[in-house]
Amino acid sequence: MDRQTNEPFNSVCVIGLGYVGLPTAAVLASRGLDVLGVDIDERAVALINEGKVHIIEPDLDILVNGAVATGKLRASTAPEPADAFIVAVPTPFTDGRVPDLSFIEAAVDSLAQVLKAGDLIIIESTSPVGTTEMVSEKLAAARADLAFPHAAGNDADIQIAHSPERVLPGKVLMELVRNDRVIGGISPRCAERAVQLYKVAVDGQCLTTTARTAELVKLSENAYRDVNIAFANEISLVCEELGIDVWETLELANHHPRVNILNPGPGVGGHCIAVDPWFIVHSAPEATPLIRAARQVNDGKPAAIADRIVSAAATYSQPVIAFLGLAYKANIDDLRESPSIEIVDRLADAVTGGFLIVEPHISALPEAFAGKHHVKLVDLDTALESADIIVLLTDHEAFKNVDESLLEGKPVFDTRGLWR
Ligand code: SAJ
Repeated sequence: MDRQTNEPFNSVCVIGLGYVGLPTAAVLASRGLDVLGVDIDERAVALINEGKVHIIEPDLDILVNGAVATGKLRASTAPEPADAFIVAVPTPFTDGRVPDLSFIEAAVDSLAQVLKAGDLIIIESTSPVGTTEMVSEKLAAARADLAFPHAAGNDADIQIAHSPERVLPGKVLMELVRNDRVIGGISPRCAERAVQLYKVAVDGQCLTTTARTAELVKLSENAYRDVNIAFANEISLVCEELGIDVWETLELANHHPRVNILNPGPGVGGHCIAVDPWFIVHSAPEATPLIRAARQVNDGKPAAIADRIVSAAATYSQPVIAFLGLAYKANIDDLRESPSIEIVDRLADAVTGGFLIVEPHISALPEAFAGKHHVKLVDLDTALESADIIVLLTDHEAFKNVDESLLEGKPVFDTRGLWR
């Protein structure tokens, strides 16, 4: 193949078939590319090859089913040669809040041997600044026969770019196509080639920059949201202390033309906003007191809510507490970093009695509650009828129109303001 090809992309290998990788693979396949999705989870691979999905995301099942039926989407546990590779694996942090790049490194190792001149690699995983260059250096060490962009710039055989995913769980398919994309190349040529690939599926603008800038753009977006949620959470703590209704306060404040305070809640969950700001703090610890403080405010919210419930529970000998919602936010099944789990966990150690969990999007309780026999997964009506105390943790649609008579006379902790 011509080393500086501008040929259209025919085949793409997407490594990591989670909340970002699988929708991306399915959308590219629906636009006619031959897509191989790769994941280490054999169960997910088998399900996808049957045209099914292992995650809940609106309309994803239909798209995957169609793409598999037409033969455009396949799944496997190992990469195969392709014109482009998209890496969409998790980037968690280790105990000391140090970014854990082991999934990216493993993905890059797995594709090194199938690379050929002319290929494009895109890192979509949220990454600390410098990760995309690290990938280029790592691949250069594995493939001395190819020239990589950190050393060869625009003359490289392989193009490497960072284009952070920005999709909102629950709206992934719509946002994948409509959102603007930031595309950071290690060289300008890398960015140009990545734009060519995204244009196959993206209607939003493709904005090009350097890989390092694109990395910080993504981290800044999530840190921005975290800081703003922390502000709302801090005001909610102030309201609690002063005996003022937080929802009324925020609603009135938001009538100001230049004020738009977000919603307080039980804490910030998910695999992104609770994690990514720490990547900035890790890169520049002295420069980031605000980002760090916001993380601490949001991380402290589950304990603050648990303390209030402990006080209410103290007036009962064996209280039955209903917890509505384990998912980290509304209308999804994702339990990662969910503040609900931390709250239930804290109470399970502090309060004796029965714990009734209602989570319409799961069929079994997570591992975190294994062996805790007083914690049960039940339906909404059972929980509301049997509970002494009711705690709403996730604002799922299914909880909106509850029978209010079932709440009467009971302490109700509506952490999302759903029933105000
Ligand atoms: N939350 C509040 N109050 C609010 C908004 C959110 O307490 O007013 C809580 C939610 O309940 C949840 C957490 O914050 O526990 C995060 O939810 P979210 O909807 O703000 O964001 P995520 O984590 O689902 O997705 C974010 C998005 N980033 C931004 O909006 C800047 C998404 O666009 C990113 O693609 C995603 O992170 C990611 O993968 O990085």
